[in-house]
Amino acid sequence: MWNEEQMKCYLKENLSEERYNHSLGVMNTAEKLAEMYSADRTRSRVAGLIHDCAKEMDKKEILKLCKKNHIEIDYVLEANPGLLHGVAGAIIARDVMKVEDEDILRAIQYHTTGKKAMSLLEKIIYLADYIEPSRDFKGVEELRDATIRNLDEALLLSFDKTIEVVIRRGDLIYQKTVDARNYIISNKR
Ligand code: DGI
Ligand code: FE
Ligand code: FE
Repeated sequence: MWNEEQMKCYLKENLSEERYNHSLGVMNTAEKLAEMYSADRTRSRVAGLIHDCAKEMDKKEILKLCKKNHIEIDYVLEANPGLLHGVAGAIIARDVMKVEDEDILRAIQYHTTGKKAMSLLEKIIYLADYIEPSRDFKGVEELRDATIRNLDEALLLSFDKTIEVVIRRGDLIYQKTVDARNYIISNKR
């Protein structure tokens, strides 16, 4: 696996300065959450750092890369290839950066949509992406507080928020986003 410096070098070349700084924010926030919830610090840092490595790839290139890797593309993804930047990111992490750890790869893969039955690392990366210090949207403080209290509670709030935004934009809701939300509600005590 590439070391942190090599990864940073790739990101500097392939992302805007703002997106690069966001990536560092997610790396640091993910590490803090890992300490708080006894997850693996190194895995959390790595996944946080490179989660958006494909974010600024051309949409056609993202679709091409995913199809080449036999990812099933349904009509929602076909209409919103941006939703696949996590999937494409995981492919780049594996094939270019030589990341072999499946939990890191899955955390990158699902960081935009979530999914049902997320692992601790998947939850940490999803939430770190939402609350890293440069994020500034209505309700972000509430989400930061929730993250400190309970990861699932915070996840549910974020899925609700994401779905609300998608609805307000008149966009298609992706099934995995719905699955992620339903899973948490169904499995509450
Ligand atoms: O890459 P980031 O900007 O750091 O954040 P992200 O990977 O969480 O991507 C956020 C985008 O993903 C945001 O514009 C909403 C979009 N998204 C998430 N779930 C869905 C969705 N878009 C649609 N159309 N449908 C979804 O279900
Ligand atoms: Fe992203
Ligand atoms: Fe991100």
